[in-house]
Order: sequence, then C-alpha cells, then structure tokens
Amino acid sequence: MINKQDKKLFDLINKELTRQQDGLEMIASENYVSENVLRVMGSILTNKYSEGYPGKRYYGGNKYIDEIENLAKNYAKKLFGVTHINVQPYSGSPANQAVYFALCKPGDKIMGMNLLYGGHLTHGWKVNFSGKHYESIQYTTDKNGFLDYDSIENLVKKEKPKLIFVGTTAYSRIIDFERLAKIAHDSNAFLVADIAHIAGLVVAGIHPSPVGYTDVITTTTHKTLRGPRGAMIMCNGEQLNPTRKIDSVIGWRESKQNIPTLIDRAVFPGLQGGPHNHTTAGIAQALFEADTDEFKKYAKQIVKNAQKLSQELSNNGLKIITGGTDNHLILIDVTTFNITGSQAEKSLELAGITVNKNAIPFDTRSPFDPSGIRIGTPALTTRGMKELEMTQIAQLIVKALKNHNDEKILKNIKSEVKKICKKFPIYKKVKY
Ligand code: DSN
Repeated sequence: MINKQDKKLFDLINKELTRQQDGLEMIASENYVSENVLRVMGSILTNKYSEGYPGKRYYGGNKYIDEIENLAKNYAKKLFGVTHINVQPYSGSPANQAVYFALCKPGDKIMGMNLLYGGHLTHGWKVNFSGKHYESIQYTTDKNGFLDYDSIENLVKKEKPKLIFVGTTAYSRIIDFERLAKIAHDSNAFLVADIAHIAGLVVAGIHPSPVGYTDVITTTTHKTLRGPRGAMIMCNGEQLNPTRKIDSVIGWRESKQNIPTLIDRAVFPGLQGGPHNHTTAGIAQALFEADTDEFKKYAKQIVKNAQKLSQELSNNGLKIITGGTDNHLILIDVTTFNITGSQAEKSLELAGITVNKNAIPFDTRSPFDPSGIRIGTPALTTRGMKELEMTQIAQLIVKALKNHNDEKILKNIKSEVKKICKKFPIYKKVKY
C-alpha cells in the first residue's frame, strides 16, 4: 500500500503511533478515538466540497454528504437534547468565533473567564481576536481556585456585557450553569457555555448540562467526547426566557432572525467555506458511540480515575488546586516541589508521561513558565486503566518530579511506564 516516496512520512506516523502507545497521555484535552472514527477520518469523504447546509448546497453531488451531515445532527440533537445544531465548525476556536460573529458587533462588550485562571483564549484574552475585536471584561476564580459566582454577578451588573462565555480549560469543579444563566439573563446578556472539556461528562450525566439554561453551547468533539478534531454549536430554537427581549440585544438588523439562523449564517458563509465532511462523519460515529451504556461507564471511570489520582498525588505532598476534582482533570501547583511547570512538563516527558505546564490561579510566574501542570485521565481511561493504575502512575509522577534532574531515574521511570502501557494497547489493527 505504501510506496518508497511515502516512506519518510509514514515512518514518522508510525513513530508517533509508538509514542502514543508506549507513553502515558495525560494532557486533559486529548483522547484516543475508536478504530471506526479513525477509519471514517481517513475515508474518501475528504474529497468532496459541499458549501452550504443539507438540502441547500452550492455544489452538486451532495446526496450522501447531506445524509451524513443530517445523521450527525440527529445524533447530537438526541444526545444533548437540543433542537438546533451546527456540526460544521472546523474546531473549537472557529466555533466560538462564529458565536461572537452571530450575536455581537465589533466593539461590543463581552465577558469570559481569564485564561490564566482556567478560561480559554477565545473567551476574551487580550491577544486573541475575542480580546482585540470586542471590549473584553475578564472574571477570575476566588483565592482557592473556585468560580466565584457572587463576584461574577457583581461584575456583570456593573459592566453589563452583551455576551458572557462560561467554560474552562483548567478547572476541575462543577460549573453551575443555572446560577450563571440567572446572572446573565437578569442583565439581558447572552450566556454561551463552552463545554469542550466536559462534553463527554455532560452526555453521560456526570456533569450538569447547560441545555435549558444557556442561549448557545459550543463544544469541541475530540476531548472527553472522544471524537475527531472538530466542533459543534448547539442551541434551542426558542427564546429561553420569554420576558427577555432578544431583539433588543441582537440589534435591529438581525431582529427578524432567531439565534439558530444567526449561528448557521455566521459559520457559513460568515466565516468558513466547505465543511470537512470526513470530520462530520467522524463526529457522527463518535456521537453514535457516546450514546451507549458503555460510554456512560467510561465517563464515570474518567472521573473516578481523576479523583483517585488526585488523592494519591495529594497524599504524596503535591498541592492540588481546589483540593481535588469533580471532573476529568487536576491542576497541580508543582512549586512546592521546588520546580516550575516547564521543568515538570519536561521531566515528565523524559519519563514517558505527557502533560502540559499550566498557570494556576493568582500565579506569580509567567505563563511561559508557570507554577503548575494540568493533568487529565480521559485518554488513560480509554485504554482501560483504572484506580489501580492511577495509584502506580501517581507514584511515578511524584518520583519523576522529585528527580527531575536525574536522567537515569527518568529513563527508568520511562521503562516502568512502557510496561504499564503494554498491558493496555491503544489500537489492535492500526499500522501505517
Ligand atoms: N487546547 C485546548 C486545551 O488543551 O484545553 C483548549 O483549546
């Protein structure tokens, strides 16, 4: 199947496959898709152009593409319990960009969680389009790292933003969408939930769903949801609170449109061209897989594993931000071990454990070398690892951090890691 010219590239892919197999993937936003999702992603669907939406395309030959996109949409509607869904955003940032584009004008006041406290770039960070094209107000956590709903409420009342993003990339606790919806809607602001990190937990009923509370929901499809790299935007067709005057929030030009139409128009033709049909099909496959008892069990185990890991790391002297976790991730202050986030990331990589450095709330260090690391359990749980492995892995992480300068010890840990990984193969048939 592979000729000589392809060899260099395919060798590299096989090396990456081995890296993924032999190491502990603990980046909280990563996962291993099923072999069927892989198959769909590598399919002939990538050959087709299909600007527009099912039944309204700008190119011919879209009979089956329409059926595939409708399949993905129907699966998502059922799984999340929403009435409207757009499965075309290329990834999380474009999805969020589409929401701003649909509901705001340049210069409007928006609000989101500060990146350095666990938010996301697209929630109004100063170097991102969301912080440059809109007047961005940022909220933070309290001193212990928890969302501070009272202070968010005061800030919303004072600033009166048009749109508020709630969603996190490094927050380990339950988000109270109901409370935030009240805060936003009392001030006539749109509330958008970005559930990229927790989507798999939401569909499994382990984290409360924002559906019914927030005006719009965005999510990537490749984190806890365990699909291909892509994104979705969801909403309900009706105004959530009949006493709110959405027309006056959106402005006179769009007042005849509703939010779903505005979102669809923002994605295409507002921002994107042809949808990536192989990704749409991969999303359909992942959603199909997520609508099973097996997936619910998987999602429960992700949290059990994170809680076990957190407990073990804490027992070994590491400082866990907020003192624990309710979801798939743990944020750790590594400076108590006299190392920085970067040093921790590097030494763990040498030990075969992949994590990322991360700022912690009220970090006194720079984001390029912050005080923390973020670790997660979705990928390890996909491999079938459970509490027993979490205990072993916690020991290895602590040993690596304590011996971050000792290459020999890190190398030994790497072979321990490989032994654990061997028992939990990621793919049986995949080879390039
Ligand atoms: N890059 C994602 C993460 O790691 O959380 C956010 O976009």
